[in-house]
Amino acid sequence: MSERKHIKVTYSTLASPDPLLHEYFDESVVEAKAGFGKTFPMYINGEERTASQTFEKRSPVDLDLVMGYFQKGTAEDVNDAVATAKAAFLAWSGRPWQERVAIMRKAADLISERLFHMGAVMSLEIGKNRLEALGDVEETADLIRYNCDAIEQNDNFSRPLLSESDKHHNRSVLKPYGVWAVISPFNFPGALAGGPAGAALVAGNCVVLKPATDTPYTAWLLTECFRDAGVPAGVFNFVTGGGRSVGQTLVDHPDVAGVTFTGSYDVGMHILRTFAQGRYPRPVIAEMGGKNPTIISKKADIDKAAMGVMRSAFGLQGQKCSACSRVYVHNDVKDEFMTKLVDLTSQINVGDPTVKDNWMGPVANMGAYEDYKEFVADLHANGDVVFGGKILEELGNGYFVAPTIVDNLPLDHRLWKQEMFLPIVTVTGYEDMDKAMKMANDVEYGLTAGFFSEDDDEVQWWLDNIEAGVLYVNRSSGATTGAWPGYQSFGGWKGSGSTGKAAGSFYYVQQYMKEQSQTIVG
Ligand code: UN1
Repeated sequence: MSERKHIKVTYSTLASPDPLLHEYFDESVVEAKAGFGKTFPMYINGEERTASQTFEKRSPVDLDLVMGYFQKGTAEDVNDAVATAKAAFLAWSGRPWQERVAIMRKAADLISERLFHMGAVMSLEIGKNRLEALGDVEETADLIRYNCDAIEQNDNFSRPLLSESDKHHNRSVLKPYGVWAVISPFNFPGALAGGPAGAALVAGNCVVLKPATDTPYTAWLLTECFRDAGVPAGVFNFVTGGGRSVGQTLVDHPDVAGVTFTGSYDVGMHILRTFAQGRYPRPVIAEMGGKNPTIISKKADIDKAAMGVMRSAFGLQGQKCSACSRVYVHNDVKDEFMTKLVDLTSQINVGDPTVKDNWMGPVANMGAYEDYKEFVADLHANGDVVFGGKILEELGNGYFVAPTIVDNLPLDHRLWKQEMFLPIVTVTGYEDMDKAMKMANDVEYGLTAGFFSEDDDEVQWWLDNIEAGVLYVNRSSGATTGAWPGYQSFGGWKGSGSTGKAAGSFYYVQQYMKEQSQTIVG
């Protein structure tokens, strides 16, 4: 491998990337493929651990491509991981916070150094296009850095309180909880595993990470970064296997003090309920999907709106919890908007996402592929599919489907409310903006939302009334997607999130700590 220049990637620099980025990525895909087919371990107490059975990870881009074999962990592996994390907690939490920050910054730098390899693997592992895959890797590093900065800037959240007299010395401090479980999803296998794990670790907790079964490879690469950065044995542990076995054992474990889960509403609510059965309350940071609306006013710039919706509806094949899946557009501009949206969508190349010109890859797995077929059959029967609505078998042995735009779906149809997590967007016209707002808010979710209008009063009205945690106005690079740590806070309201606090912002890392008041008299 030649010496590579460091290229800083963010979602907003992806529009016009450094040309070297493409060269490096192409090389990295070849190198990554040459290493496929190995067996990967779990990582418990600083040691590699194998189970009696493994599972195969095939690429959704090409089902003949076996990327690796991963361990089918058991309850015993989870119990060992939790026990070792518990044993390591005293020493890790007792170290000066500056040492934890230094180790985690080193981990972030290793992730950035390994950007291209991790991005190439992720692209094949989950079907992310090259720019989105590189963005996800760099976002992982930036989330860790952001939380290191937060600890440093706040002196690890040790603050004086009011004192009754000269003799009173009163402080508020934050302390870590203990063993923290991170259960991460397939769609951001770097950022949504490394971000929460990094926050938990820098706050002084010990972590057991269980990634989605679709994305063990990226999570293993992340584990190597933590290990190589000097995170001590037992402080970070990595277990693989099914959600019902390994995931459930982790959630049920009485020594797990807190959990971060990102995934579906149903599983998130299940974890919240399970956790509530424990001996005392324990924190659950759950990020649980969305059904994100975009409202387009008759005073909108329709070019911006069409571009923003296209990017957010179909980026990563609609499998972002931030994806735009519903559009409410004023009747006066609906035809113009639809024409432009269809035109932009028809220019999307679907195919192997490691290839530069392909913007959409396959959907993640067989389940998503089958869901797509079921949903589009329903949409063909009940609405007007104005673009897409079919699987793309001709593209090869992967889960390729067409981006799909649906008009005239009756407003009481279930797919206006149910998260599909696929490249499908439903559009309807409206006459009255208040009614559009009402429809936009009438779902269980409240993660992200978009608005297009050139009128300041309308913008303020929308900001005042929309029920979601992440808002974007007139954003053509993504109507509802593309938050970056430090630039946008990212967290959901209602059924989208459990804490009311977001990632990548002022209130995140503190959630991994509990407050203690210390009054010393004398
Ligand atoms: C998710 O889809 O689970 O704002 C998170 C975005 C990404 C995060 C999405 N940074 O689109």
